Amino acid sequence: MSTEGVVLAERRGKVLVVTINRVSALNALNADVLDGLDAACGDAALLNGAVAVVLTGAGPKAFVAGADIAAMSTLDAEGARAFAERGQRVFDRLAALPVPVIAAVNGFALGGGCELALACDLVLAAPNAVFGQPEVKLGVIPGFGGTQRLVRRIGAMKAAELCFTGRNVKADEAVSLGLALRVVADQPVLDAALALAEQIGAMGPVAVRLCKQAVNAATDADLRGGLLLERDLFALCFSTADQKEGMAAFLQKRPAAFSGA
Ligand code: CO8
Repeated sequence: MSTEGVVLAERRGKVLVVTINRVSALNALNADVLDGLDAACGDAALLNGAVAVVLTGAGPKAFVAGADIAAMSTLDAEGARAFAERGQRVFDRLAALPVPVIAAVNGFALGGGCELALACDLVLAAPNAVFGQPEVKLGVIPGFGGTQRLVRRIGAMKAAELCFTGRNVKADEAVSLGLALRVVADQPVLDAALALAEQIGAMGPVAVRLCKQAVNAATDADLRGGLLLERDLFALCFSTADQKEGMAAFLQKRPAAFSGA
């Protein structure tokens, strides 16, 4: 467990909570933060038996206010390519984790912060959440996957408008655009994310993993390829103990006790 540094990672029961902890810079993504995120995603001991990952930002103001502008300001084109490549690799790794990743967005999620939320499967927004791709205001474009994942998540025209104007989007509008699942007003957004993680954790673990694989493939594959994958993963479920237990429990009118096998 890392409880110090710019990225904190700790298990809370069966949920891995990862917190970006660079409050003085509103959790902006520099090389150390990317390294910390990468390490958390690759920590087999932390992930072992986890049913979900919850990602959030430390402090009251920000999830992540973007890539670190001070660090980027002196880059040349080659350095910018390397930085974008590094960020994309880390975000890809996060997106490809076998369990659902839930973003608990507690404030600004701008630029690289919005892109980080886009790399998560589910996004919950606190009432003070603010999303946006303000890169054009800095004379650059999104570089950590924003142009690609935003289009896939909210559609090309809405993504284009956000990227072209760089305007900020508050929590309610983020939900109506499809950038966030819902606004959490009755409790801290982290608590709601943990509750959602636990709800998912009560389901058949193999089935949840395969669902994630199939849903993610839908954004990459053409429909025919996606349907073929879904068919094969559906069939694969029938070689698991979870499928037998889940269906037997339904028929016997009792809760399922999944083993994850
Ligand atoms: N990078 C570095 N430092 C930051 C960042 C950032 N993205 N955001 C905030 N900070 C720092 C501020 O400089 C300030 O530091 P200090 O106290 O030392 O002056 C501290 O955090 C607090 O910020 P503010 O005083 O500005 O707080 P406000 O509440 O007044 O404003 C805002 C909050 C509106 C979020 C404001 O800080 C802001 O506009 N931040 C920048 C947002 C932004 O433009 N983000 C996008 C950056 S570009 C990007 O993410 C590209 C990703 C792809 C990279 C590809 C690689 C090549």
